[in-house]
Amino acid sequence: MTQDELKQAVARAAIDYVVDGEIIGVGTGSTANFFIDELGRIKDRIKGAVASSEATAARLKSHGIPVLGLDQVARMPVYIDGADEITASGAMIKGGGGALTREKIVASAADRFICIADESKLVDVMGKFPLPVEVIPMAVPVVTRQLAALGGTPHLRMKDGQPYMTDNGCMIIDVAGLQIADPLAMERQVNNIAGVVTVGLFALHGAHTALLGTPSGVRTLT
Ligand code: ABF
Repeated sequence: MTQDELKQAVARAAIDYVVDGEIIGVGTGSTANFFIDELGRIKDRIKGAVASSEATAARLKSHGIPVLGLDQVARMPVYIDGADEITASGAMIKGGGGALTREKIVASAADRFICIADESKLVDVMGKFPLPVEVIPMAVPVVTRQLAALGGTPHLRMKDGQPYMTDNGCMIIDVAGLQIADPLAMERQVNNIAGVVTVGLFALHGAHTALLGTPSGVRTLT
């Protein structure tokens, strides 16, 4: 099976977690895109969705799924999204797609986080994937120095020769070479650096369930 086929299989399996008659939180990325396409097939069963990025909102709308804001939705039963790395206990690195802050916000309004990924994302210790950190632009130099002091190698994310800009008008520093032995402590520590909007570690509030695509079927971790 190709990686896309594995992603498609978990996206299809995630439909079982959609609660009829409710609003669903939807993540960003290629696996989330497969999920949105599956959601389009059953759109009459849900009231609508809260999107974690402009790209996700556009894809949901292209399927005719109503997109609601957090001013219209107090709580959702479920948030479904991908990850860049996940541990067996549900801690994740997210933000490779640049939507980490809105992903964390929308996930915080949901009762359960269902992570969908191909099994290559499952790791014992996170950090091989560079840790994304969303930063207020004027704080980039000072935050970069503090991230380097943690032992990693920070790089400002670039796109088309310019600093990559998030949907929130901020920049992203990707920190390579970290061995994240204690994700909870690291999440707290990086979030406490002045100028950091969000660190792409989801450990304080991790995944409740992970659906992992494997060649022999979808494996469920709870
Ligand atoms: C989002 O999409 C991100 O938090 C993560 O960076 C990425 C995973 O991408 P993909 O599903 O394309 O592997 O969930």
